[in-house]
Amino acid sequence: MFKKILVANRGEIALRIQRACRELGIKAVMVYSEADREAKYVKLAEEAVCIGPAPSALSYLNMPAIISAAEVTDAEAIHPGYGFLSENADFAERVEKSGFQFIGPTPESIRIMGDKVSAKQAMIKAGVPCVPGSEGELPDDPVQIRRIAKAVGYPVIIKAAGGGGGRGMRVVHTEAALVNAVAMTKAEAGAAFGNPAVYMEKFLQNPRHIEIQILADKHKNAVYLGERDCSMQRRHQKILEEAPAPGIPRKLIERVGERCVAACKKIGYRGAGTFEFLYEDGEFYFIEMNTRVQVEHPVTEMITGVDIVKTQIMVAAGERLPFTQRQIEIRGHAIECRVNAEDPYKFIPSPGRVTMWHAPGGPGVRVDSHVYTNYFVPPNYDSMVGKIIVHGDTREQAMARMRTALGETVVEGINTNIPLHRELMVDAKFMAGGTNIHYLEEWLDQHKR
Ligand code: MV4
Repeated sequence: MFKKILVANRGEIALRIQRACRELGIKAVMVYSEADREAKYVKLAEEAVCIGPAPSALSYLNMPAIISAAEVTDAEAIHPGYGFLSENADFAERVEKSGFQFIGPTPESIRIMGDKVSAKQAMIKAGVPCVPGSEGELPDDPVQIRRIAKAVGYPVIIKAAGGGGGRGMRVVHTEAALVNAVAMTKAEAGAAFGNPAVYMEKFLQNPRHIEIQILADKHKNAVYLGERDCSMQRRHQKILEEAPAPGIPRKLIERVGERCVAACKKIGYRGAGTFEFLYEDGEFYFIEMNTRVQVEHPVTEMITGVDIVKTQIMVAAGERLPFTQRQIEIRGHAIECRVNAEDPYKFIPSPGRVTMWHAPGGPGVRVDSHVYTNYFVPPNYDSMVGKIIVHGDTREQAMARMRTALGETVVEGINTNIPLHRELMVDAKFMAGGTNIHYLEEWLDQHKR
């Protein structure tokens, strides 16, 4: 096992990784920008290195600064967290070339999944169900493009191979709009991602966003840890997640989960991974794979009892997964509310001094946050300041616990989206379960104030 790990991230996930290290008896070296000097996990750390000024490009995205920090502190491995460099294959490669273990999959795996065309091709080959569409990259010939769209059936969606997470996509409803839409998406993709390749899919009108979590080791073992429902989102930002996904037959999840595991074994995947699916009319359609730890991993941890971050570290060190698929049991229901420093209905960021922070507690309540009373939320990074996670025997109990937890939470000095979460937890459609990816935006339209 490693003796020392460098944590190349900030905020709640930096603290989460530090906690996993402590539990494993590993020293955690924290890196921080000048804006994060006062962060709790920096104060708590046995070692911390300033890697640059506030802007991410000069600190958390600064590869040489991060690798130098690992060198001067004698760390053996680097955990990238989420966002920043976590899915940057070149970073993973530079980390390994410098003699450190990257806590995540191989650079090759990251590269394959970063290119959405090669990711989809790998999944089709491995037997994971995908959205019907073009076989790989779209050709330039307008005649062929029209022929493919006709076969797929309108509406179609044009997606950039280098995109993902909602960037570089265009929906096309008619043949008349097709060729121009492809040209526009290609031009934007070339400028934004340095890769003009695009592909086509059937556009699903009202899907849910369901993802399956997997863990794999370096010895060809892999397991799936059930699914999460991440449909509650606005502009591709998830605001709450839950597990299991309400109303989806267990048998179906098991079938798809087994396909994900088979795919991992086939491509030699290792570490934690998330298979993103659209779910519509009882069918799963793979769209993308994330090769990092996710913000919403706690809901899976709560229903399985598996510590995903700890397991990431163990498998990176070469250990075998400490459980088999048969030992993974889904118990109860978990919900996570992301607490963002923003206006709850206008979504304008609200950084600044937190004059009062009181976290909720009680049975089945977990809070992952680096915030404390008098902490200053810097304006330089994303607005998430913490996560409230609850677990209950049933979805009803989990919702009741979340209402109680949200009722106890006090945050003063900045605006947060807690009022929005309080409203959603008593919303009849949310309470019924199974709302789709458009629900929150429609709800916000109807609740304009
Ligand atoms: C789609 C889709 C409908 N049909 N693909 C958006 C994020 C990226 N990961 C994929 N996205 C979508 N792909 C097909 N064939 C609708 C979306 C989509 C979406 C997906 C998941 C969560 C929220 C979303 C919001 C808008 C559109």
